[in-house]
Amino acid sequence: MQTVLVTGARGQIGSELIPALQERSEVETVVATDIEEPEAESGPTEKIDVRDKEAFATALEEYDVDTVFHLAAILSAKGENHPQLAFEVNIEGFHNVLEAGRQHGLERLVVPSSIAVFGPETPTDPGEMTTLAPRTIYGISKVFGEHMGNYYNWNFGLDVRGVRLPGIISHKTLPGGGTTDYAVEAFYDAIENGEYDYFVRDDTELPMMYMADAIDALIGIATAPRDSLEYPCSYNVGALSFTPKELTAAIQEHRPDFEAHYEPDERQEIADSWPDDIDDSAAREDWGWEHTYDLESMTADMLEHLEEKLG
Ligand code: NAD
Ligand code: AKB
Repeated sequence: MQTVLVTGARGQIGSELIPALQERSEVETVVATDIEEPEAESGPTEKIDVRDKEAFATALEEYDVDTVFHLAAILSAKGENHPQLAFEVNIEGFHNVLEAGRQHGLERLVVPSSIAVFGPETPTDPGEMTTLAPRTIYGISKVFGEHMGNYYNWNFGLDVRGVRLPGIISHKTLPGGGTTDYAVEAFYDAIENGEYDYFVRDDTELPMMYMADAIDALIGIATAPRDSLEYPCSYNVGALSFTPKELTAAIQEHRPDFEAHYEPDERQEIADSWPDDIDDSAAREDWGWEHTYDLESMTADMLEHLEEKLG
């Protein structure tokens, strides 16, 4: 991991993964790329649409990239509003990344999967090898990504890896159109307006994770010894699960006047199709995954940073 290229650099995760990669001693260069001009504080930037295979392949050659973190995607809620776009970016775009990576002789390709691979038929507390029957184009694209990652490894020796991330909560960059966005928006609205209208019911429990843990998970899977990985593209990584009612109570510990309202919309159906919790024991045993933040410590850290940011 000397020369790393990140797609989707401007997004919620990319904007925090890039500085974390730049701090690592083995990393010399991080090339930040996105469909919009990236704003990397240091290091090269390129405006690249992953649907343009030639442009992506040229960047791999130009910088002699050895590792790609492929983060460019259309998330679940936006994907249901724009299914053709989600197909082009998440499925065709990822195929471009795989093919260009294979032709370039890329050493490693890290691509996050998601709890969106699960569906209503998935058993409770699922492990890695379970029923994957997603109802969203986003979830379907993530199942495709996991299988294609394994296929490129078996057939072409490309080292593809990934973890199934839950909903990510962070204070630097707003999320980009997912179903779990309410768990970030509630913090912003608690500070800016003193109230928040959740777009899901108060008892909707979903797996979630604080950004610092998500960065650890992505770097953890990227640097794990390959022969320790039984499910290279599909590891569940859990941290916490909570309902909007529990999140509201956690915020009220710091801001007692915070009020929550519940107006479920079409995203409720997506949330209901995902499990409340996941079994991540394989990641903990195989490559030492562990999380740091629980609901209380995450809430305190989020509010502290957002109070500073929003005034
Ligand atoms: P995001 O929506 O915040 O960012 C995605 C980025 O991709 C944006 O900067 C966007 O401009 C860029 N992009 C969109 N179309 C593009 C294209 N055609 N070419 C190049 N760039 C394009 O997403 P994120 O939350 O940072 O997610 C990163 C990855 O992590 C995705 O694969 C996502 O599925 C996965 N993931 C995220 C979460 C989460 O809660 N954030 C949870 C599970 C998995
Ligand atoms: C979304 O809600 O789409 C994402 C995810 C869980 O993949 N946050």
